Amino acid sequence: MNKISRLLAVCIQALFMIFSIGVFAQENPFITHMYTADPSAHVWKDGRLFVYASHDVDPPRGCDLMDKYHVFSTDDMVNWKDHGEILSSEQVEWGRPEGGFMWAPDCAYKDGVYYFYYPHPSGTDWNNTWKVGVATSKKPAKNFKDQGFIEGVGGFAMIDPCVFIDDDGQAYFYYGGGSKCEAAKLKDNMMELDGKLQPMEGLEDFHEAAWIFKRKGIYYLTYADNNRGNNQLRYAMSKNPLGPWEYKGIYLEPTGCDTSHGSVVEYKGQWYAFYHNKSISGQGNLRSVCVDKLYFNEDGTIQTVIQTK
Ligand code: FUB
Repeated sequence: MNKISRLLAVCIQALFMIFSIGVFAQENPFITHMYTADPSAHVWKDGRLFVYASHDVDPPRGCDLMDKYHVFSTDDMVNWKDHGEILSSEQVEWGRPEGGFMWAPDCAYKDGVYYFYYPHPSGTDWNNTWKVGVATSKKPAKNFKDQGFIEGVGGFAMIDPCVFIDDDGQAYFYYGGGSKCEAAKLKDNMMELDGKLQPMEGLEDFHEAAWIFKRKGIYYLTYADNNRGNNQLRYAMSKNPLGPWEYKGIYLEPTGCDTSHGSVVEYKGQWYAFYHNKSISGQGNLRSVCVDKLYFNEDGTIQTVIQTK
């Protein structure tokens, strides 16, 4: 290769990088017409990617007033559709009388039904009365109806449900807060624990926001840490969905919000990290969901996410 062709090749490569990063970067935060946080991303059988997010209410009062979950979907990671509100605290009969506190949710699909899991207090004394509600629908983004809460789950600071369904169809329930992360199998009805909750061993500095995914036969548990006022997302790996886990490190550095919360999903052959930041509002409790590409090393460990703007 002569000098000119080498220069040309470098320029083409640089243009390609600028173009691909630039196009993707324009989308962060990718929801801009309302404040959204705690994105749980899933690819459902119709081939679309859905994000179940919580909704920060403006003006905020901490995270107290959060309510009215929305669902967003895409088929190209560029154009997003807001499917509208799917559930509010007014529809939760067993919930805290004053409403609010509709925190980080998740959704799972089994045998024609979508199960929407959400943490919500049942009493005025909110942080001592957390429960995990389940709403169901035959559609991924509408007609959800509350079915009550999961018995035996909840209590002080126990929030952020995540439901993972393994390749053999077995569903697992994870959740936690205030340094405690627990999990158990779910029964086929997806609304009852099958056995006792057990502590997830091996996590370092767990705070909240548990998320599970599987890649090449290895399970990953990602979570927010206790880095004060600026949580980071950490992760651990295991050969077993219920651990014990081997702590691996930080994969998302602080985003500027007090909290951090994310999910990881593969879509059309590319892995993505979803998270939230405060770049639109400048306020830690008025957050906006973002997504960036996620890359793995040869040994399965995760490379630190480059947060695009
Ligand atoms: O958004 C409310 C709470 O803040 C979530 O449940 C936590 O994960 C944190 O993001």
